[in-house]
Amino acid sequence: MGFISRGFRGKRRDNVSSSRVPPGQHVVTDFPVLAAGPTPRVSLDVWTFSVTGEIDEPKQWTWKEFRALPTETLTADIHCVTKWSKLDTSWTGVSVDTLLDGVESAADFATVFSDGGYTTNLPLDDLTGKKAWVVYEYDGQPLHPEHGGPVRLLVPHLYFWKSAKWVRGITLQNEEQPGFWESNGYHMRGDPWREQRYWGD
Ligand SMILES: Nc1nc2c(c(=O)[nH]1)N[C@H]1C(S)=C(S)[C@@H](COP(=O)(O)O)O[C@H]1N2
Ligand SMILES: [Mo]
Repeated sequence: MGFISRGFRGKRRDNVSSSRVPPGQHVVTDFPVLAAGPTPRVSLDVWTFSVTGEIDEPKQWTWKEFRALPTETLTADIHCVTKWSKLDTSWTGVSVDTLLDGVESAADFATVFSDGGYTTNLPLDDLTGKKAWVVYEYDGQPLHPEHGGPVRLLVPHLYFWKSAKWVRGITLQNEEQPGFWESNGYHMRGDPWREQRYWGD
């Protein structure tokens, strides 16, 4: 009896995890650090977050104003195009829906920009509808600089290169414009469940 139930639990655990891991990915328990350049440092005294571009009235928050916005804590699985996935990561931050609340814009696309010059592009639909956050805590602690602190974008349903570290704002655009990795061969959308890794996938 004990043997049978042990086997049954083992099998169930495998099924649960494979249904959560996209094709070609493997689960890691550490938290790899990936960046195209050095970790930028910005003083919170001069830090701002902006929404600009195709928008009637551009928005900007200081650090103090940003931290006064309503926050959410969420748990999500993340998937890097270099094939690691990390399950049940916990984050706290501001929903992009909150940042775009009341914004009048006909734009369908966005480019997210960061300190250090990194950019990534997303359809606005991938940033809205409870799918994206600008986060400042990981696992209950302030986000470490190497993971994007003071704040990073978190878009867990797309490959992790879309989750720009050290993010400083969102530019709304009428036309899709490739960001840093998207100009260098990465897919314009990056859905891990469709294995949209590179151009042509
Ligand atoms: N500003 C910035 N954001 C970035 C990157 C970068 O090079 N610069 N790399 C991206 C890539 S390719 C990945 S996989 C994740 C890695 O995040 P991590 O270092 O917290 O694991 O950040 C993404 N965001
Ligand atoms: Mo990545």
